[in-house]
Amino acid sequence: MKKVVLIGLMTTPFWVMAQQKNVVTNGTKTGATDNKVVTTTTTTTTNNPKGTQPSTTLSPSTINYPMVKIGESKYDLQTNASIGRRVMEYAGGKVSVVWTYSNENDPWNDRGTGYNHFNGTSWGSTPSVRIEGGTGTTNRTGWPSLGQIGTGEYVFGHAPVGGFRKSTNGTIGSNTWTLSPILLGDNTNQYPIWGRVANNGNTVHVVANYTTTAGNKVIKGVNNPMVYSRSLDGGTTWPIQNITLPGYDSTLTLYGGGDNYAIDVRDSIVAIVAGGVVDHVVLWKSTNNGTTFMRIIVDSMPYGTKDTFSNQKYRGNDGSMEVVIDNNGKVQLFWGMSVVASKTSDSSYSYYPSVGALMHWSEYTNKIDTIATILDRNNTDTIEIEPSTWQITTTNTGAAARYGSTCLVTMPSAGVDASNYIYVVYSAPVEEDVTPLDPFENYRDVYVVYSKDNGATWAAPQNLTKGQGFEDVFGCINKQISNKLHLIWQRDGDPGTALQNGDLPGVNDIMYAAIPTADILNNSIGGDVGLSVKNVHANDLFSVSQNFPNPFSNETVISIAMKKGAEVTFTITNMLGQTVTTSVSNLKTGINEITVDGNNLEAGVYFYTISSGNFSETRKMIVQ
Ligand SMILES: [Ca+2]
Ligand SMILES: [Ca+2]
Ligand SMILES: [Ca+2]
Ligand SMILES: [Ca+2]
Repeated sequence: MKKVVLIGLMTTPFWVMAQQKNVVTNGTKTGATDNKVVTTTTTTTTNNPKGTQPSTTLSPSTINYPMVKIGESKYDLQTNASIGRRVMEYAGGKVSVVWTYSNENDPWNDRGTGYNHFNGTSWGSTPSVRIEGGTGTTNRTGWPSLGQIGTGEYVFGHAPVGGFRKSTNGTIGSNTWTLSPILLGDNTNQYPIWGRVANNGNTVHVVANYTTTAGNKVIKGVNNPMVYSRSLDGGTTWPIQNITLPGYDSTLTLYGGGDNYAIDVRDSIVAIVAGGVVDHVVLWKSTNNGTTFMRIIVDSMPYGTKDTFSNQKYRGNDGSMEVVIDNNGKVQLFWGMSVVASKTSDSSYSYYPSVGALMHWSEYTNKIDTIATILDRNNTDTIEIEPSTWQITTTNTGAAARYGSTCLVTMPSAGVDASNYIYVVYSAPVEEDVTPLDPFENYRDVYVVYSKDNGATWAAPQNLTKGQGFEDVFGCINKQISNKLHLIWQRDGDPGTALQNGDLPGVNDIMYAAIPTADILNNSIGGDVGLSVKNVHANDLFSVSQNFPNPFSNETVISIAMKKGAEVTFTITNMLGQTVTTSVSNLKTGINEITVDGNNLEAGVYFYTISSGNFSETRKMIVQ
């Protein structure tokens, strides 16, 4: 098991603004275990993960699609990094979805696949059992991949002690499943796990991590490598089992990582992308159904095969990889950016979990670009995210919200429509939308960006879930898009997971929304969310500054620029929403200043609201 040293803030000329570098953490390379990842962390101070924002214009919020709950799970870790294929759209407006499901708390013995189906009119009821059947640990599975073969559907889930379980239903939408074990590996101690599956008819492709319950499985010098398997008969037999792809050896990487890969298949084209915090971004592409592959190193990372580097920083990836093959047979890649500061030994490296940028590469240009970052929701020109959002810990219950070894903008899921427009959804924390109790964590939402020119340029992020006060994460969409994004995601009230962050156990909702591509393409959904900045851009009466200094103990000053004189109400509320003080003033045209005396305020987080006429703006301030 590798140790990870986390660093709170980084300095690079291109990607992140300079701040402090601190924090020492022990952890694992991938964060990837089937159950709990035990890590510890010390506290950090501040962060500022602003990257290159393509467009910072926040547009008004309009949502014309319902968000519905279609399932639930008490097992709240849907992936360690990459999102798999969990949504299928079929003819007649039918949709099927899968997720990792459990109705029990730790140790989640009944874990398996949750499945629901939209028959063109309505969803089935929220399932209360896994599709694999059995009781307790019998048929215990997880990490499902969904697809269609012939008239029916398949689900591959991994079994914690040995390979995969294939479930088939024979008819799309049927909830009667036949279970068979496949790809069991060498023995019960060495087997593939964390699979990703895609098929072209009866040709089924699987990538997975070949792992062991003790020690490492080593192939070509790679510990616990990514492996590839192929079936030509719909997954019954596997002439190719658990092989490594061309050039995947110790000259490329020393360790494989669970969930650090993605796969897409279109006709006879197969594309597999792999990453990892100290690894290259590598693409394997086949044009003959996986018989032979070409390897492309998309983004290099020297730390992958070298020890004892230090005082070097490299742009890397956070292991959350995505690939989609577009209508021209070209590969489009996405991943969450990471920055690695050093690798001091084979078992220790440092990286910056507070980085937040979605990266893109395509075969058209062979260039890597930032296509989305965290939105500067309150127009301060900086990104304000609470440190607990990117820390990881199990020693401080609930006081962390990082997912595995990912960074703040992460877990892309991409699809393509008939016009060859590319859509990618991803998870990012929301400024000012924080948990009510210290240590504060930012809640996440699922966003979308799109490209109408094969990935050359990208529109501004739009917030699809708009769940203020909710953690909206693990978004997944259909790869082939007709006229809607069929989005599923997980929602609960606590950022982070019970699995990795020591959050309190409880029910997580599996949510669904059918989002018209027309709404996305005309940008009507918008980046805006929630109460506090909702009217910022509609407000042509006044603008409000962030208070300065902030945090403060004695006095702080807020500037209000008035377009014309008006009566203004000034209110301070606490984290519980209770009004602390309120006053009414007649402000004149131009700059007005309000001074707040902090001596009578207890230390903590407050919100101040300026209201006049139909307009209201709220910002956060901190009293020390
Ligand atoms: Ca900001
Ligand atoms: Ca938490
Ligand atoms: Ca949310
Ligand atoms: Ca949670």
